[in-house]
Amino acid sequence: MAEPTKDMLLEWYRQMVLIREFEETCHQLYEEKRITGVYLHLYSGHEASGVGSMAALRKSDHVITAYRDHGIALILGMDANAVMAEMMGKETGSSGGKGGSMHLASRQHNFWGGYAIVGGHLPLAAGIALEARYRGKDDVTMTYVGDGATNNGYFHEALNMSAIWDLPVIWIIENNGYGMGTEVARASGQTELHRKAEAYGIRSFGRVDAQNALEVYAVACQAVDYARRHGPAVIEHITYRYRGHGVSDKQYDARADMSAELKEWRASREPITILRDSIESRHGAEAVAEILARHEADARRIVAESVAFAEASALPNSYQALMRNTYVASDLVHKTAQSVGAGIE
Ligand SMILES: Cc1ncc(C[n+]2csc(CCOP(=O)(O)OP(=O)(O)O)c2C)c(N)n1
Ligand SMILES: [Mg+2]
Repeated sequence: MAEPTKDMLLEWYRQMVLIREFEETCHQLYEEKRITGVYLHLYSGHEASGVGSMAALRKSDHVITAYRDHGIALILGMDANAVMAEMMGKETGSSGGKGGSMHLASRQHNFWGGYAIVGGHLPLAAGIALEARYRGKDDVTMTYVGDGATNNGYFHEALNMSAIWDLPVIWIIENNGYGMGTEVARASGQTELHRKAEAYGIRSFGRVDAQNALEVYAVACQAVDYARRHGPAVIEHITYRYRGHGVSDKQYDARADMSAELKEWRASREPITILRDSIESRHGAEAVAEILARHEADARRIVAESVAFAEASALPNSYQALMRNTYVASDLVHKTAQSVGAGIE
């Protein structure tokens, strides 16, 4: 693994402050009912998990995740305007406003989503990796999966398939301690979650302190290199979410033990502070102060602009807009659409 350069570390800082600003703004917008819907799952607290691991990828690699997907989209360089417009269900959104918070995706960025069904994306990850193997390409598929999802069938079937077919997937288990409000130990017989993958013969790179982007990056580089050459790898990221499961869960307000735990994580394991301290100790606080401040100001500006852009955009309420990119299985719907002149792709 190459030691991360100063520019890389500054870029990670830029990504992390952008994600935090985006997520906390989404939280506020949801409280104000300017973003609506039942759920909005934020990546605040998880930033170093995504940023450190995706820094080990190259452009032609693939990424897929569950519904906690905003941070992943921003790391990949999706336009904040299009992502915010998607949150608000607008026509200018990255999925035309029809996917919403849980269904971000971008073919251009090899980002295959954004899935609401717990574990449902895991067989798809195996399929994406199979394509690379089948065509003799050495691209890998970075796959994020929650601790709770490791208990369902998709996880076990997909991991087993990846092992028997030597598929180049890096299974990253984002263990944030909870599946909704259920602690890992109450839901999983094996609490060292990476060991579940070992049971299928998958190479484990163990547990990582995923509040520290440098540690995440170091292990991700090894796992990506292994997956490119040999087959599936697993890493367990120990992380924490700063908000309830989704914004409509008020767990931290309701449970005193959880709010004390949150306070402790924020005080001692804050990923942005940990990265900032590493940058300053390596490169000198004064030498980097200006650029770090600029990244923070840029994050505020970019997110504020994205909100203005999204709010000024139209809802997808023409028939054409609704049908665009929609798979139509019903002949009746198809004929109706044709009769009103809607192009169906
Ligand atoms: C198949 C299925 N079962 C249940 C749910 C409801 N549900 C949504 S998220 C979630 C918890 C998942 O927790 P975890 O995998 O740890 O991910 P995290 O939210 O912590 O990132 C559950 C049970 C669902 N969406 N899909
Ligand atoms: Mg979880």
